[in-house]
Amino acid sequence: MPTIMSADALEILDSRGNPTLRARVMLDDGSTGIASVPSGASTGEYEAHERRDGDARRYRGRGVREAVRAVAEVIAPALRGADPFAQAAIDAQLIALDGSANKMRLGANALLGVSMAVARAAAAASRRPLYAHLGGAASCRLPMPMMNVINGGAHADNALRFQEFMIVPHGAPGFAEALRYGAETFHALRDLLRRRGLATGVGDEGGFAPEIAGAEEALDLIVEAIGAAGLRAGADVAIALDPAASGFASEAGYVPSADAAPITSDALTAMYRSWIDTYPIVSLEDGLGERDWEGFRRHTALLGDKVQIVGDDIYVTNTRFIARGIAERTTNAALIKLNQIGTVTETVAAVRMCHEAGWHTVISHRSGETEDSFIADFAVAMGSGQIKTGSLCRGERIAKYNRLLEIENELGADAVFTSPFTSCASGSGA
Ligand code: 2PG
Ligand code: MG
Repeated sequence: MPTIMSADALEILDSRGNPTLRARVMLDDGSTGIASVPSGASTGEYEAHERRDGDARRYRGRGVREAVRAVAEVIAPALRGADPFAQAAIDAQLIALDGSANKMRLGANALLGVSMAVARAAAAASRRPLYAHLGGAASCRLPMPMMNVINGGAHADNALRFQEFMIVPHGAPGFAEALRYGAETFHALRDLLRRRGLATGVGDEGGFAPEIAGAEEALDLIVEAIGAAGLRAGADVAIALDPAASGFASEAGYVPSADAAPITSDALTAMYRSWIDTYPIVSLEDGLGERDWEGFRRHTALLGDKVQIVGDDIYVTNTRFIARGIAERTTNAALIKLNQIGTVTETVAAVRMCHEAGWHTVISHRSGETEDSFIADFAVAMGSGQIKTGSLCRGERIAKYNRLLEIENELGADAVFTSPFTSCASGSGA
């Protein structure tokens, strides 16, 4: 059995031009695993700690040299000789080495980079694709993509306070066709924006960031683009939203646009309700803020039988918060991000807890990404059935889609692609 020979890391750049960490793990049989860590902008309050140098002379304080050093000086010596197939034991060792509650000592970026690189090295040593290494030979379900075609909030500089307007090609017969539906809608949307004299520059996740202020305008544009692409809004391509409401929550209430007075959770939920009745929306993530557990419970009671209600910032991929969400019926699904919690094993535990409760999961990128496609394999390994990985342009987003194309092709007739939304795509398509 191969063992870990060395581990090291490198400070690289992410898709926003900020430093991030790339880890490398080498085994004594010559196998190597390399993985890069993403970084969020609209982060949850209780996410695992992303360690930054804070040295204002470099990268505005955002350098990760200390995390890189932690890999070389603390993690590498401890892992030497370890079994790379014992992912849970390695991750437990990483957590113990860090020793803090939120991974602030060594940094969740240092821990996660190594954790993912170990998985890759073990996959290489066993000559298996990453998804089969992590999920076993039965991993064959391709995820339904949620593609973010209009960006607002913390991901763009326009006036739109709602963060993500995504298309979900759930009527497609397979992943490759789903990708085509998405790309053709994206191009139709660009034509439409151009004709209206709106900007076609893109935001952090590759979606357009036109100067529109209202969510309904964005929804109308998307429905029109789906039709212009020759597809049926609702039946072929539905809509998913991530308002990322923590971003416009204040002491006085939610302020969904610059000129609006603060409103309550229930009023905001009523607004979503009217959109759900009008547009083919199948999924709503972070419709309320991360501290609003009570509001979320009523939100899910009211909307949860119509659409998937996804919790992101409120759970931060942490089983402690997910367990509470399950007990209190806070949502009926969870967003899953490896770097919110900081190791592969803890992320797997979060996914399993959700699935055991009958919840759906959506494996997600961060707004700051790299060309690493780990989450594509991870989504297939977990049989999650959904992935959120941005728009239909920009290399760091497309890397994940292209990897899923490879996996679908490799699985051939064994590939499974089904809609998680067959029972709730009820919107009329306006
Ligand atoms: C989100 C994510 C990813 P960020 O809110 O779901 O789209 O954004 O990575 O900025 O937290
Ligand atoms: Mg989110």
